[in-house]
Amino acid sequence: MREDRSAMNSLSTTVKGACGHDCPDTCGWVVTVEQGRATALVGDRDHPFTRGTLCAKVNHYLEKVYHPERVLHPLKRVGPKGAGKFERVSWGEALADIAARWQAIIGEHGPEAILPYSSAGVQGLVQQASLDMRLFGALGASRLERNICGAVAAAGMTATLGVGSGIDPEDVARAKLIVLWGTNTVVTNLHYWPQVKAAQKAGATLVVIDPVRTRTAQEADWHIQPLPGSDAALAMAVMHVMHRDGLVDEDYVRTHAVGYDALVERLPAHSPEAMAPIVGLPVAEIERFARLYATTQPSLLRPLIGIEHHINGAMQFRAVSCLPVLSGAFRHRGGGIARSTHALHYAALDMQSVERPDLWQPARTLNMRDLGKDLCDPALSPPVKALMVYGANPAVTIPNQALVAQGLAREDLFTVVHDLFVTDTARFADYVLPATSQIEHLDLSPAWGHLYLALNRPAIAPPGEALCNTELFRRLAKALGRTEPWLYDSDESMIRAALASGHPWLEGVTYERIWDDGHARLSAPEDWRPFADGGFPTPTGKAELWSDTLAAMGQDPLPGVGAIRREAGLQLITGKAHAFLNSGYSHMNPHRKRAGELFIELDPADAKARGLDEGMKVRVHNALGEVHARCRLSDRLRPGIAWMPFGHLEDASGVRRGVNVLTDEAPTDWGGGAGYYDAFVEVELVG
Ligand SMILES: Nc1nc2c(c(=O)[nH]1)N[C@H]1C(S)=C(S)[C@@H](COP(=O)(O)OP(=O)(O)OC[C@H]3O[C@@H](n4cnc5c(=O)[nH]c(N)nc54)[C@H](O)[C@@H]3O)O[C@H]1N2
Ligand SMILES: Nc1nc2c(c(=O)[nH]1)N[C@H]1C(S)=C(S)[C@@H](COP(=O)(O)OP(=O)(O)OC[C@H]3O[C@@H](n4cnc5c(=O)[nH]c(N)nc54)[C@H](O)[C@@H]3O)O[C@H]1N2
Ligand code: SF4
Ligand SMILES: [Mo]
Repeated sequence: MREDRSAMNSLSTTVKGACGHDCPDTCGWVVTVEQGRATALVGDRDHPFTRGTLCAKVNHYLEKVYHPERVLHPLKRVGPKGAGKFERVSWGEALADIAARWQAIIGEHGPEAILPYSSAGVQGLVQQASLDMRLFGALGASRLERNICGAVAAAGMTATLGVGSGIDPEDVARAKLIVLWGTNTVVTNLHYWPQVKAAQKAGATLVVIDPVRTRTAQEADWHIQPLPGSDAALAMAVMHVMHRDGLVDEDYVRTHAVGYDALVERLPAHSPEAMAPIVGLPVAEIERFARLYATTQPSLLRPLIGIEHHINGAMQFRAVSCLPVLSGAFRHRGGGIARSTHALHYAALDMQSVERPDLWQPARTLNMRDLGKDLCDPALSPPVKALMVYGANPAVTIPNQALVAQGLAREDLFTVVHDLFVTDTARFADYVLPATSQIEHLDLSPAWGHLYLALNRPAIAPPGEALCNTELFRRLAKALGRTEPWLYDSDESMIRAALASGHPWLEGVTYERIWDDGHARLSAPEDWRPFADGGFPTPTGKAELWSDTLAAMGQDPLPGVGAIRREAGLQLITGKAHAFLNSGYSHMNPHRKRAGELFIELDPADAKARGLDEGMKVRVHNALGEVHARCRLSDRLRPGIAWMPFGHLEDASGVRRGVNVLTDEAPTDWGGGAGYYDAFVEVELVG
């Protein structure tokens, strides 16, 4: 990489880049490099969305880059699986052995016995998914359905609107009513928060809908605290009131939607009175919210992930996205729904040219959610005999952690993990391969929280023998004897090809321009109201209040409450932690200290009923397993609901296990996700 060396050779230079973490903000940053070493990394003040700040996690990014525990060389397992004992080997030896093992497995079981498992550990055009997709596609390896984050939301919204995105989140500035619906903006979408606050200061009413009084909810004008999984029921009640009180924008609905009459027939059964016991709120509060929503324009709904992690997650998104159709909010600038902008970036970029699905062999698909099950299923044919994990830490992040560990511990499973650290997944690996950090590789970074594309330039050479994802897959292709030239394309050429799609939103967005500036806004029209005049990209071209597509899938063609999961015990929500990035940073000291011991928050009444008090060490358990946690009494929950942070690697007794011991793989209604926040647990004193 030419750019590495130029940065290395000068005495002190600054290089623009962007954070590659799985986070909506995709902050712009500037790295100072002195004699080949990065000496400072700060937010890029010129970035219009992130404006010079990073976050509690990434403020100390260089400590991560130069962390003493970073994997710098290929490692080969020497101890038993899971013990985390390795010895250093050369790249040549590692690659030759991996290629030989894969070829033997292909020979015996066919290529589908290889499962590549990756997620958004590095979020970017080429490092996240490019040559890996080409290589595994060419081999005919099993494909992975990556549906634990965002896919369910997208599937639910798409059923109604034809897209999973919505309007530009920055148009929040024009909204008069903002509903943060199941998202903890202050913690998870930090750089959006000032924009929300500014709109609130300018007179907008800020409503937060969350079963937990989060830090975000505390700042709201109104915190609505429903029972988990009941958002679709709440949305149905809102639609009932809008129709009953003549508050539907009939003109918009008649012109731009299908199925309104069928929906109206369903609404009598979804009155606030009927929905109140499901939602767990007084009728008057539901009525008040419905009237506020229906009578304030522009109104903006802003969900992220909270309402998708339920078994009725897709229906929750489908029902919620019917609201701006009925209210006609899409007509108004700043009105509608704003979820992930990912699809907007990816629609503009030429993705076919990056992943080359046209060159893939046919293969089965396995869902990442089922990793434990699939690894342990004796009937799976062919069995998974080789697992290649990169940009993910499934031993911590996938439901049913104990089963995932059991699968990873299989002696006959050949596991390769490419990461910066020996993660909990890597502890089970046969080979751990050293990965680059974001300041050591080139990538184009589309964002899911805004419309700015960023170019992440490498600032330093990779330490030790670390390789970026794309280079790893080039070398694996070579070790496997593959000669197709498209398995060896350079990062720069893939980025240039993706930018050359000809899409109008990339007009003027050139490689050279983002190389210099670090970022460029997609060339969306200044006043971009995608659905002001309908034009929904659904099969009918209209917003589908009735969906034939869903009917054909055996789903309810109309919005409804969905199948809410309720079981005995406390419903456990395991949300994002301030100091961690999913499981990332949880092994690093300042972050670990800040997050503290694994804890569970309980409503005082629930604690009392179990003889528990603040500070006690408790056993949180269900049929799947148990974790130990420190008990915290909290007035931010509703009785019956418990909260634990997601991302800790060990529990309060120092045992290597976390909250996903308590979650299961029960699939969402559609969209292929997991009901992470539909876990039910009992809590008792550790005896
Ligand atoms: N600090 C930090 N930031 C992060 C991350 C991190 O790990 N740490 N992770 C990143 C990732 S990968 C993602 S996907 C985003 C996620 O961003 P968010 O969606 O904002 O995060 P979550 O914590 O998953 O859920 C948001 C809220 O939904 C609430 N919730 C749960 N169930 C329901 C429900 O049924 N109805 C309603 N209305 N609310 C519900 C939870 O109480 C929680 O407060 O955050 C990103 N940002
Ligand atoms: N209980 C519960 N479970 C959850 C959630 C929850 O809220 N509660 N949230 C879910 C959500 S929304 C998500 S997105 C998932 C996240 O699930 P994962 O994606 O598995 O989680 P991460 O911890 O972000 O793991 C990313 C890994 O990528 C590595 N990495 C970073 N950069 C690179 C690189 O350039 N190359 C390579 N090869 N590796 C790199 C990091 O070191 C890290 O180990 O977890 C899900 N699981
Ligand atoms: S993790 Fe998110 S908020 Fe933090 S620097 Fe990265 S993109 Fe910005
Ligand atoms: Mo996520």
